[in-house]
Amino acid sequence: MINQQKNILRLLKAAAAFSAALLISIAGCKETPPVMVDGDAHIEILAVWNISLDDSLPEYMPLKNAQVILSSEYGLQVKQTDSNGMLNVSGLPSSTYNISARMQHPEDPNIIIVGNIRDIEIISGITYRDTIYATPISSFGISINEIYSCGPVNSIFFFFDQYLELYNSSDSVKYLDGMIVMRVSGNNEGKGPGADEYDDGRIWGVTYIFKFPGSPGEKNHPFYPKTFIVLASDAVNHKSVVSTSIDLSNADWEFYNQFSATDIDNPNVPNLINMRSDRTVDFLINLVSDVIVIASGVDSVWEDGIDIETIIDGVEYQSNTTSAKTLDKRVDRGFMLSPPRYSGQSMQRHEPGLDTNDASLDWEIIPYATPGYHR
Ligand SMILES: [Ca+2]
Ligand SMILES: [Ca+2]
Ligand SMILES: [Ca+2]
Ligand SMILES: [Ca+2]
Repeated sequence: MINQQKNILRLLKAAAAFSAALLISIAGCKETPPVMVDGDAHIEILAVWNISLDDSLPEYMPLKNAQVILSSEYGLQVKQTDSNGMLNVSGLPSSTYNISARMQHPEDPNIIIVGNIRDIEIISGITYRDTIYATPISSFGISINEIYSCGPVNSIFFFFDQYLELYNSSDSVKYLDGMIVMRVSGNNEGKGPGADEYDDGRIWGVTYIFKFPGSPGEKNHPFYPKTFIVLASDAVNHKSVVSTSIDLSNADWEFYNQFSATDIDNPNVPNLINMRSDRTVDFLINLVSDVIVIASGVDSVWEDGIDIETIIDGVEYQSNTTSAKTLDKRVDRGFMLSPPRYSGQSMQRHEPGLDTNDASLDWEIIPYATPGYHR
């Protein structure tokens, strides 16, 4: 019986080889040019993560059916590993690739497992084999999804239509009560904005800190699964000032500085209010380089740094690749490049909620702002 099965298997293999050979010979006869010159690289990637609590005795499990993102100069491809944690892709053009894998922890929905390999030279005609070693990171299920900071196309230095967009990537309702949103651009005399200045697990450099109403743990302000919320600096129709700008009068939330004499308060849009009485201007961020952090609000005492364990998400953006990375790497390991001032362009994650904690891989520039939706 076993022999018979082996024979059948051999026959099937022979048939497969024959049809492959036939296809090659047919292809050889045709005059059709190749679809993509230089596009026949193959990759075999195994994605694993260490389930052992003892680092000296690792025990690796495959990342089954994990989302894998391949990014190169040719754009982005989203793939999936199989049930053995393997990814096989053929027909790739030669380029330098970054590859990241991500999956939800099989038991704990608040943990995602992410890993990546970067700057890989993939060459047509050659099979590239590698392993991604992923690590579990805590995930609150909420991430910063878009940062629109540079202002619309205009010649009067208008940038007051800034907004942040958040996304709930989890399957459950989250609550915004007591959450804080920060601009981190101080600590320049020390290790820089968002660095753990005293190596005690807290980031330094908070210059603006605004909060949602209520306290962490309360459940008055739901954030529904797979939805976006827009936090506008001012929830008004900015087109009335600059025609190339955007209408934010329907934003979900608005930054309102109660210590300012001039800040706008749209009565139909609820407010995040300012927690620093020494700051009397609106929540505005640098057009091309800044650090934005959201946290649970369990630690809202910014004067002695914000506890990294309470940070939900943090992102750094810079105007050139040689800028120093200052945000602590436990919050995010990279930074993204920002679009030019007054270009009307925006920064968003490649996919809603795609957060491997490396902004240089996770983010892209898009040609226009997309408040409340994903391009
Ligand atoms: Ca405002
Ligand atoms: Ca308001
Ligand atoms: Ca993150
Ligand atoms: Ca958007």
